[in-house]
Amino acid sequence: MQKHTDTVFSEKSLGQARDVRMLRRLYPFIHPYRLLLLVTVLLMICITAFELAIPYVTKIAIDNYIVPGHRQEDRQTEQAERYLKVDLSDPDVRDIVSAYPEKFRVSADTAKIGYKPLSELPPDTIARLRRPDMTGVSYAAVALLVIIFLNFAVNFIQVMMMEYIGQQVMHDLRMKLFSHIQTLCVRFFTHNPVGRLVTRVTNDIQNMHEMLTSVIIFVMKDIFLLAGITIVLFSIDWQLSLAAYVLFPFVFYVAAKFAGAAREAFRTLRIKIAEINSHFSETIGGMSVIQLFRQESANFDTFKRLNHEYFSAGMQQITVFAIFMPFIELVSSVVLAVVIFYGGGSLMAERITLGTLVVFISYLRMFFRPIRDIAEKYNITLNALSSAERIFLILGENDRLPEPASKERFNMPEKITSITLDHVTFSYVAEEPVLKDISLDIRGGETIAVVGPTGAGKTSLINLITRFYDPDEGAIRINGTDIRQFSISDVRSKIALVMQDPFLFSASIRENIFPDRPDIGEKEIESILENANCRQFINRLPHGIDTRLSEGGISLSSGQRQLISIARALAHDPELIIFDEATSYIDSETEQEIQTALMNLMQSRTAIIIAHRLSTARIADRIIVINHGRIIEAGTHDALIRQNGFYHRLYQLQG
Ligand code: M5T
Ligand code: MG
Repeated sequence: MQKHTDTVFSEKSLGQARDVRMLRRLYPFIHPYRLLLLVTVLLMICITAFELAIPYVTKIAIDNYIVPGHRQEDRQTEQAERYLKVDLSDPDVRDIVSAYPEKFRVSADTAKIGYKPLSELPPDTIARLRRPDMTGVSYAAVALLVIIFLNFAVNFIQVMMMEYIGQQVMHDLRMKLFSHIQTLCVRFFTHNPVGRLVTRVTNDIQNMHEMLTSVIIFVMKDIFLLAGITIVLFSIDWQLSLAAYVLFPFVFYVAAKFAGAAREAFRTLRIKIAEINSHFSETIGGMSVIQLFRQESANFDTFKRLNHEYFSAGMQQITVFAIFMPFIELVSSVVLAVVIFYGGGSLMAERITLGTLVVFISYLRMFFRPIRDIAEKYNITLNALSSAERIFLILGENDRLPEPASKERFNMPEKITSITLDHVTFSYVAEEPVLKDISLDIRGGETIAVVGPTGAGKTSLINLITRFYDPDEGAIRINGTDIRQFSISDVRSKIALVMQDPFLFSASIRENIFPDRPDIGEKEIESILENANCRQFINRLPHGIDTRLSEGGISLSSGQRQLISIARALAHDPELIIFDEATSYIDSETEQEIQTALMNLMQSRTAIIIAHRLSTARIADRIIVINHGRIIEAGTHDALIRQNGFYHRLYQLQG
């Protein structure tokens, strides 16, 4: 049941290599916000600095105040014995030093005491001696608090700004996409299912938003952080750093391998979910057919298979991640063990300070966090890149009918005096013409009926006159001018089309009939409803003309929809009426109502009526019979009956 139309937007193209360079096309959308973006990058550098500062302040607190005293220049003279240095300018300290003269070695204005003799002093004496260290530790604690608070504040501002930019860019992109889609021609929409286009405007844009706000900027942050940590670590102690970094080439190798596997798993997953989506929407669209032909269980089996494939693909993806994440966890533990082993040794040999060891451990913990996050970000990036590609494919799509340049454009005549089809040939698919060499002259005010078997090309003929398509050969002229020389909108302003299967918007009936005339008077409304034979059934609706129609107007019968569509045409007050009669069954009473409404609509206007009921055809001045895309007979009803040809046979069949 899977139908993969090979349009540019089919999900098949999902797995192909994504090119990050494509993001350049996003640049025009980011451009207006570049200054803000620059500020967020600067803020992010601040945040990185703050984050790097936190362990460093801890190191200072440990080395200078908590476990001080083993500074190198001192250690050389004191043979690695650790001691506390106190300042004799403090009278309190002087008292203690004089109370325990045997424990202190006094020089000019300082005194030193070894850690061992120090520990033998009473606790409150130690506290008095170490008061300056306490002060230092409090300063460090305050500094930490300030940094953490600033970090919080800057983080908040940065996130808000980034979100603002992201939302704005996506907002602009959505506008652009929407207005672009509106300009594309009907042919584009017959090739691209609604669901897919809706996904573009919603999901795909959301994916890109996620990447913009949570990947690009954070990847930058991660890079700053990794670089910052590396620089700080190597400048503190390059030997210990080398020991810690010895495993990194291996980590990067594994990360690259992982990226490959993740991409593959992601690709399968996307294809499977696309298949499920399309199967599901097809099921919902064709529910009545499925139920009528009792295809539920077969249809369910198809779904079951797809769902199982999706499940397997999902598990495969999970497996890839489930291996990668713990692997990184493992490596980070090994690196930590190396640092504790080597760093612990160096500490005991008094080559490094306790603060250095602590700062190494904190920085390495910080170091592995972004690497672990890469997995998640990679997924978002893949998603966003394929979304971006599809969005830009639509934006690059230029399937629209040519409009004349404003200089060469002809002004639409006030009054239509003739419509001419001049040897018109047309095909939807190359080499398969549905209209062949059609020539027809319609005078202003004339009513033409077009009849013919289903698939003859009647609706297609209308698609050309309304310029949904252009003919391959020949031309259509209004008052002798090729309609391609008018602006499309001018041509359409003269035409009202009542479609075979009229589309009504999910708005009130009033909004459907008078979309561009909000200030229309009640009197005129009444007369239009009266003329379109709508009044009776509209009055029976719960809120009358203000009743809201559900999506697509399905709460009305097809006959009622045609009546509303006729009222819409009347309100539009066009020069040319095109009426494509409903093929579906309509009871004779409604048929009568539609016909009188149609008569009212046609009054003193040019009309082309596609008639499936010959009773409708009879009201025309002239009947054109089309078969297999060619005009085979033409004339009045009586003349065609007398001719005893195709029309006569149709007439007999319909009784
Ligand atoms: C004529 C094909 C259709 C048929 C032929 C509208 C449309 C039609 N076709 C397309 O390929 N794409 C299209 O978008 O053209 O079709 P028609 O003009 O719709 O026939 P009709 O209006 O005379 O038929 P009916 O059933 O409305 O009386 O081969 O496949
Ligand atoms: Mg048709």
